[in-house]
Amino acid sequence: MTNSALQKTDPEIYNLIQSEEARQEKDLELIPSENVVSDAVREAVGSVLMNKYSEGQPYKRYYPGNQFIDQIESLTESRALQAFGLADTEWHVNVQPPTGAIANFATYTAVMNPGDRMLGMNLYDGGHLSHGWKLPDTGKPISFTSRLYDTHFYTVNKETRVFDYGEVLARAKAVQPKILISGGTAYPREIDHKKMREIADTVGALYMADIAHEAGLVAGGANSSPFPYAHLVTMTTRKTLRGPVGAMIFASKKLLGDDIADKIDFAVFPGLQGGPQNHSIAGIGVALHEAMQPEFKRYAAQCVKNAQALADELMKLGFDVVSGGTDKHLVLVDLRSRGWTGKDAQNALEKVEIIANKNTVPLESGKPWNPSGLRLGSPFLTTRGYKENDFLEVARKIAEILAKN
Ligand code: DSN
Repeated sequence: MTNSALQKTDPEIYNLIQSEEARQEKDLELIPSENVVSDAVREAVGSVLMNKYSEGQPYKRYYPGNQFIDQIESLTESRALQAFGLADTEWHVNVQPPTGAIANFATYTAVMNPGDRMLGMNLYDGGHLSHGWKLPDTGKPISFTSRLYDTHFYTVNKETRVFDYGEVLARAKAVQPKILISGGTAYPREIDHKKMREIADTVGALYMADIAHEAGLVAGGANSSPFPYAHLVTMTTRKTLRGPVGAMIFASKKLLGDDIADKIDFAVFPGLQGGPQNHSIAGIGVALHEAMQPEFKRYAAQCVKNAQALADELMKLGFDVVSGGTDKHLVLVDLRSRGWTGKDAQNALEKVEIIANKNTVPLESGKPWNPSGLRLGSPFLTTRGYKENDFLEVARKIAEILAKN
């Protein structure tokens, strides 16, 4: 880091940033939602763009002086559409939400009324908090989504620990949701978006795919795209897409009508937020430009190959890998047969500088703070240049630390 202004003004923060940079260089970072952004992305995010307020949409702002911000946001929007093969189509995109949870909540408010029913993935089976999670024992809502809407969940098949679309359909018929959601943080298998749309159509619901985790794999062609099927697609811009913190909402005008564009934009601003983070939007634009280069296709494919090598080796070494492998960048391990809890395993690994997070697993018997699983991922180390053989080594190291208790 060469930012001597920071060093001079605030050596305390400067030194802590230096320490974190050194930690990221040294540790084996296996959290699947983390990645290493390029210097170009960092330069955009650290730029003067953060000095400007720009409530509104490109070329329709409440404040003057936005001529360059307008061009940056509009370029980022075009790149977002292009990166997912949607240029010159009927898809609308909003690149302003600062996080995935806010993008999801804005999307719900654009297409639903309070009290409407939602159906999403069970959190313990890989789903996400922002899909309306409620505590299973008490039904206590734990986010505004679950307070505002009537939220329900579908679960994986107990034997295979993957989604059985017949079971999802049965659940959808029972719940009759206004919106059916796929996507999550710890589901290692690809979603069949065609089947999900068919289920949504059968019960008259909208289908929303939250591809926060696999967005980069979709852009890089390593996972299948939800866009031919979904009414709505949301994603974060970090994780496999390798951009800065931020999120995007895509809506199909063909399926939802032209006014969906205004509904989504209005839900984001003024519905949920004020001035957009222009510096992040520029960083997202840079990351999308990078994601359209041939190298990114190789990166996305390598992420999957690396995660598969890790999963295969862990299984050989006796670990219970949920669903028997992965199609993506993440691997979920149920540690119960090994005699470890997720929390103890996370702590033991951190002591030897392997960073992987404790996670709930299907048929969870623990608690979110001390669940039964461990989640591992390949995006960060793949960016650092790791290949399959390196991931075999990582698996062996993990097995050494987490010897059977
Ligand atoms: N925190 C992100 C993850 O780790 O998957 C999702 O919110």
